[in-house]
Amino acid sequence: MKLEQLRKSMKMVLKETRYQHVLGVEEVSVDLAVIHGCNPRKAAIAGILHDCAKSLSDEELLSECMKYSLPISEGERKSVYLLHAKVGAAYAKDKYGVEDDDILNAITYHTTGRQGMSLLEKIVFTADYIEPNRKPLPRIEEIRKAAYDYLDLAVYLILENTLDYLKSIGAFIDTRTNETYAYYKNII
Ligand code: DGI
Ligand code: FE
Ligand code: FE
Repeated sequence: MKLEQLRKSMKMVLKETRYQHVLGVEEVSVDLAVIHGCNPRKAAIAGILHDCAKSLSDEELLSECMKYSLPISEGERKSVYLLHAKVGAAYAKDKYGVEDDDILNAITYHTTGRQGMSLLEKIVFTADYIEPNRKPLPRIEEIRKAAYDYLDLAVYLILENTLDYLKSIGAFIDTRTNETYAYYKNII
């Protein structure tokens, strides 16, 4: 599968602003892959495809979960947009020909993270947060710096920010997000 073809597909299915975000995540994922010794081509594919199901409505996400027999957690039932991650992985395999499990997992866990993420999973999780087209977020410079010299710390800081934000708006927090936070808090 050609990277240019995957980019073209994303340009067709996503809004322009989301497409620009995807290009940013691809670029940062490749940078982080080179720095941390991960396969840059896998990082590019995961970066390009991570939000490939982002344009689906809640109804569409739920029906795609039925179609692909994907389990839905309590957190995903309450915040259906979370499903764009696992539906995205199903699409990556089904529509875009991705067979590599590490790439598919990086897409599945890009929103909540998970305990013991692979290097590629941590790279996509982090690149999604720090890519330059995102609007400024708290402590972003500290997180960018950590991404390059201590990736687990970047993952932890992102989760801390995300949980602070979700608590401030009273959102339901998925078990997985809490578990990921506890795991990375413990290892840094
Ligand atoms: O798709 P993106 O916007 O690029 O980024 P993303 O897939 O990381 O989704 C980000 C949103 O997901 C962000 O607003 C935080 C939210 N999120 C992460 N974990 C949880 C969550 N939202 C809820 N309700 N519960 C969670 O556990
Ligand atoms: Fe996403
Ligand atoms: Fe994203």
